[in-house]
Amino acid sequence: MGSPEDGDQDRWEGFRSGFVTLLGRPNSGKSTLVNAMVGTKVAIVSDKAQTTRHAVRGVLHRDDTQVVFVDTPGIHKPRTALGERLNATAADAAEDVDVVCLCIDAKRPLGRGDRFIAERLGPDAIVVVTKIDAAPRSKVVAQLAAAGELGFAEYFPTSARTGEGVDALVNRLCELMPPGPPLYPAETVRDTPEARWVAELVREQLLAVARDELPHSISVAVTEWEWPRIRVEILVERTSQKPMVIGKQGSVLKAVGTAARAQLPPGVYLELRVGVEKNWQRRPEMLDRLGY
Ligand SMILES: Nc1nc2c(ncn2[C@@H]2O[C@H](COP(=O)(O)OP(=O)(O)OP(=O)(O)O)[C@@H](O)[C@H]2O)c(=O)[nH]1
Ligand SMILES: [Mg+2]
Repeated sequence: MGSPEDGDQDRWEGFRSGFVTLLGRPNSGKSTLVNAMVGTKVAIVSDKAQTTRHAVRGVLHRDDTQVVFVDTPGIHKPRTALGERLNATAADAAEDVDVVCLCIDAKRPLGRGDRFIAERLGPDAIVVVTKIDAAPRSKVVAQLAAAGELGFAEYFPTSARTGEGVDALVNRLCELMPPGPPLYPAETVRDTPEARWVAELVREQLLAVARDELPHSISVAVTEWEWPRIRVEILVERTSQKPMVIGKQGSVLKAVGTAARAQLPPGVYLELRVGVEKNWQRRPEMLDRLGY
């Protein structure tokens, strides 16, 4: 008679599971693509660079396969201690995973930033040319040709916006997963702790309205959680940035709170506070405290 472990192994006979990390320059569409592949919002998105600040896991469940996507901060030339940590977070997330996808924006010329990342990847990485809906066909073809010079084995043109090419990529990634049992329970689509998720939804709304240097200066954290009342602290780096986040008579803050709350269970009350933490991006001890 077999042990319970054997029984469990039988149960997952033929099942596949593994990790896929997405890397790329800031704003290359990694988070949007992960959301499209998982089929649910698991990561926040914005048109500003360096939106993602943590490795975010999103889980795709199929009858015979589970893929854990790891979304990462965009790799860039760092100008602050925060920037260095974001790059390190991305590099760490590419270690010991089954597949690495290098995301390249179809709209932007393939540049030094893309090559810098490509040079650090093994030959099995998959190149994903993103946002193909936003570029003319000729440009997409040229981008695929340019990406071909990087010397990887597989290339996938995709649009997370229209869905074009996304299934083909997902199907291939599923094939590449090694045999193994599910890594997450069937109901889990993301592993972001709830407090951080609330903070991220608030930060996403702030990024949508912030301009210039402000997006980089914003950090958001939940400081009190007494369901359904959640206190959220928004930090900026200079006193002069406070009014931009608050708006005339609190109009910006109010709109941000409303839009974030709409994505949370009914009845939640968000209490938004704005504080100043001078140059937090450049202070390692503050980065530790803020969880970067
Ligand atoms: N037209 C079009 N725009 C896209 C597509 N995917 C992403 N975008 C836009 O590109 C911008 C950046 O998308 P993100 O998914 O936040 O990019 P990212 O690579 O995660 O960026 P970081 O987290 O900053 O590294 C956003 O404005 C998206 O709406 C796409 O398939 N088509
Ligand atoms: Mg992102």
